[in-house]
Amino acid sequence: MNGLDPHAYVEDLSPGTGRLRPRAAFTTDLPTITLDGDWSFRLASGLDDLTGDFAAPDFDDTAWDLLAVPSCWQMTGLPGEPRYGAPAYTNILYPFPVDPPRVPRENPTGEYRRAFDVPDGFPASAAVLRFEGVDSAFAVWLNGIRLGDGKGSRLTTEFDASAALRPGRNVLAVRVHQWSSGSYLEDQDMWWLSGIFRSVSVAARGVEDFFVHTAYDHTTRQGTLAVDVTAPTRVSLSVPELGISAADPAGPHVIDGIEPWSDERPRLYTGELVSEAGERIPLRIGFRTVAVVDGVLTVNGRPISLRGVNRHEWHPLTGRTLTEDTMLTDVLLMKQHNINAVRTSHYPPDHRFLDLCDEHGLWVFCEGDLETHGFEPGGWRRNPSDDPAWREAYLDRTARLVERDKNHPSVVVWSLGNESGTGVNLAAAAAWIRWRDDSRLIHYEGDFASCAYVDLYSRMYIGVDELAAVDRGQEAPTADPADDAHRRALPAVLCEYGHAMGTGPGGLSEYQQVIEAHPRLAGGFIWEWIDHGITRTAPINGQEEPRSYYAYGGDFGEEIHDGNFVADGLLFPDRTPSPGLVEYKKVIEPVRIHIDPAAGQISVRNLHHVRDSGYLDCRWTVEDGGEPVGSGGLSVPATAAGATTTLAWPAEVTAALDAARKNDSGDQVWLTVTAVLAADETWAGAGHEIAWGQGLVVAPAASPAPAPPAPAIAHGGYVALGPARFDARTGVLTRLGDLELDGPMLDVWRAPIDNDLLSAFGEAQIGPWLAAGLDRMRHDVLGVEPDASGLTVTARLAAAGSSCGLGVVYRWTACDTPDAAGRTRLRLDAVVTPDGPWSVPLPRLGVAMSLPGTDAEVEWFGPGPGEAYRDSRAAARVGRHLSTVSAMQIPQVRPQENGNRHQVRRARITTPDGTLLISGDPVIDLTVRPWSTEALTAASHQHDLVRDGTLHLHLDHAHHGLGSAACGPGPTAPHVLAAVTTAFGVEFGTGR
Ligand code: IPT
Repeated sequence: MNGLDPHAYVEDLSPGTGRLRPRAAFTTDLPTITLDGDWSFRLASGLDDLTGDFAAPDFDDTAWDLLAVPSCWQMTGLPGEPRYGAPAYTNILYPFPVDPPRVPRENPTGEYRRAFDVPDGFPASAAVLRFEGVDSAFAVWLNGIRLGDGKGSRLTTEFDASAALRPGRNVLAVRVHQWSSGSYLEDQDMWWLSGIFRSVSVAARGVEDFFVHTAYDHTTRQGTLAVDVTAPTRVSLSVPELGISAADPAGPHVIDGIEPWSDERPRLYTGELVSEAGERIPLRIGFRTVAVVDGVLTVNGRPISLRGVNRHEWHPLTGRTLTEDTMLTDVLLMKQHNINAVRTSHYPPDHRFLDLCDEHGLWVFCEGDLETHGFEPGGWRRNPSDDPAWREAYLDRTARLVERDKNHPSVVVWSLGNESGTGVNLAAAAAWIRWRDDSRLIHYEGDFASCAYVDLYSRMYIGVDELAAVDRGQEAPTADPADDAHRRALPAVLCEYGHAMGTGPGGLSEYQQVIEAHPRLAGGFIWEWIDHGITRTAPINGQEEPRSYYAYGGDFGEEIHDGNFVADGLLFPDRTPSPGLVEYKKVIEPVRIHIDPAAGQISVRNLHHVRDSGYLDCRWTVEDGGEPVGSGGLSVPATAAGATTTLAWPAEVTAALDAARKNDSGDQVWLTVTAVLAADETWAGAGHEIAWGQGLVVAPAASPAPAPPAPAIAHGGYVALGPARFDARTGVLTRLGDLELDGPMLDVWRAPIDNDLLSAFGEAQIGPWLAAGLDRMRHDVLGVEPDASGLTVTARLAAAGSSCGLGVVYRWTACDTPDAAGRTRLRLDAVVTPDGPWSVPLPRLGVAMSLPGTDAEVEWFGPGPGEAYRDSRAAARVGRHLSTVSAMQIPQVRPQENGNRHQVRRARITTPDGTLLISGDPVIDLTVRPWSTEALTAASHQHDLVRDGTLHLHLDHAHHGLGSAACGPGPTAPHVLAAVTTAFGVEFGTGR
């Protein structure tokens, strides 16, 4: 440290000065003064623009602004114009030159001041000043006395305030620098935001620290409790429920008949530490033992399977400052969606989040505030992880992580950090954790080759084939067979997979099948929980009216940025579940219901860690063509974790099926069994659905072609065929009954999804697609030939300059006489034949058409109610669904192809002009939107999408899968849509 430079701490490698040693976050009945609220604030442009005497108690700050603490200063002013600087997003790159530990002198610095009163009776002579999160470096003065400085943005820093604090009025001054040497360690993939973004308080000093050690022996059902206390006076422990009242908290206390803590039964025993001075500290104690047994991750003697998510702290208006309500919303949403694990990517969260995980039950991988990803583009040259000069900074962060969060039973794994290469400082951090807390496992993905200092073999974004190879111990070997042997004996986890950016992710079922089939695979964490979109309301495109939208990288004029890569969550920014989350919930359901129509059986397979299925109520429903024709309760014996119960379905089900058969509606009959919460849980009410299964129990014969066939008759400009009229020149359907239509014509383009546009590990799909001209295909009509039994239109779809094309024959038939239901039928049989060497998959293969309207009611029978695609369709259940075109649009932060209803049997689209009926043969994918694919392709934010007065319909034989290529593998082979000769049929009608 340069003694002459008062700001040397900004760039030096020291993690801070004047700080107290780290300790657990806990509550006590000693008084605390919260310093949250409005502070005086001034944003200096850099170190040359600081206010000289700002720390002086009598400094006049009346002209300064007021800023809320906690908050991120760049978020102030939003959703309008940011008032102080602006949020900036980069994924990997540092937004400043990489020259560690130096940062630009142009270093936005927030000067914060606040006066507060210390009430009579507050023990000012023994007090700490606590900052729970300040981004990124700061220095603190209390009543003009410099207490010290700190770094480590998402970690608690405490200073001894005893000498400076006084009864009555006090003045606190804090200088916060946006950039510091610490910024090199905080290159997480997220918005760069600064300020005092978590709470500040002054707390009376009593018990210094304690460490609750617990263990559970599943063979004896004994729990062990030992609390190591650091305190100036003697402290006793009481846990009345367990009959513990001990002068010596350290015991160890061995208790019989313990109910262990788990995600499914988060049993917490209430206790208390009481100091001789009278201080009381409430405890919530969970007993559990984490162990690796034969390469399997176990807790309390049983394997666990992580069905997890990576969670960043995010709110679209306040950034990384979250209320406890928002934290609770996250936990409840996770539990309600069958999620049982969370990795706190890539920093320790607000400690209250962990309290909620303890209480409601989530396995936590608690991660250090560490990422140095921006060194990777430079080949990891000068990476702090392997530079001994940074050792203290690494050990400091690690100790502050472990010390703060060590008393949470939900935390089962410490994670060193993310994407920081490898090196001696990571090894040292792991060694320190082993010394301090050997009751948990250590995770760090970056060490995946040798796994020298970790307990889990962790990978990110590998495909299902590689995952299966990992289980067999057949993943690519390293140069060192000893490393390979060591690694292959560890449990394997996917610390990130299923990149949830935009429409998707696809393929989750495939991953889950592999995970469930292999005990050594301990499961994984989807990347990631929530889109980090920022709410902005601003006038758009010269319009007067401000419109609201979610901003992403580049929207604040950043010099370098990574666009919408920041919006890759299972929740939209407002915490509405995306179709991806709905899919994940189904894919990871903890009980699987299987219906075997041939055997007349239902089986319930319990995939829980410990919980039997007795907490669920099952119900059955029989639906004929989507109409319920019978339902009732289903009594399933409580099935133990790991077991399966198979039962013959009840006589009432058989009776309902017999009645449906007799009724002979000609429709499909489905049996659905659901499992819902029988009673309220802390995280959802009775009736909340956990799992479901469906079986097709009566399948009707295919419907015959329209008969007798109507002739197609040419009249001047048009051709008439039954209820339909076609343009005689283009062969396009222009009218059906009273409905004005336009189309259908072969279409292969989709508004590229993020997984088409990006690729973290190879060539993005969009390149070959654009090279093949798939975005500019022209439909050239070659013939329109009416005959006595229908109309044949031939055409070729091809792009300028390309010798490849798709030949298409549309064969139209109709029946003049309405059917028994009064419906007239018009049928299209399309045959598509590729011409030329097609080497690229097609985005979609189907027909597009349109009809006038801005919105419509859409009813369909088939899978729903939500969006589904071929590799993301587990959550869609067959039934009759009702929606509107507006409601079927999925509000992706960056607009892209969305909203497909997969394998629809029949649909009814009702506008003020009438009703268009559509039936697949037997099924067709249906997408309807109030804007064109071209407009959707061109849009960059939701507000760019404007209704054009036309409803655009896509009836697709198939789509290319979604995959997860934006960061991970593309669609697996079965979900690649190859250009091959394809025939499909669809019927149209009008009327009810
Ligand atoms: C991986 C990062 O660990 C994570 O923070 C996030 O950036 C994610 O990717 C993508 O959204 S790193 C990836 C380039 C392998």
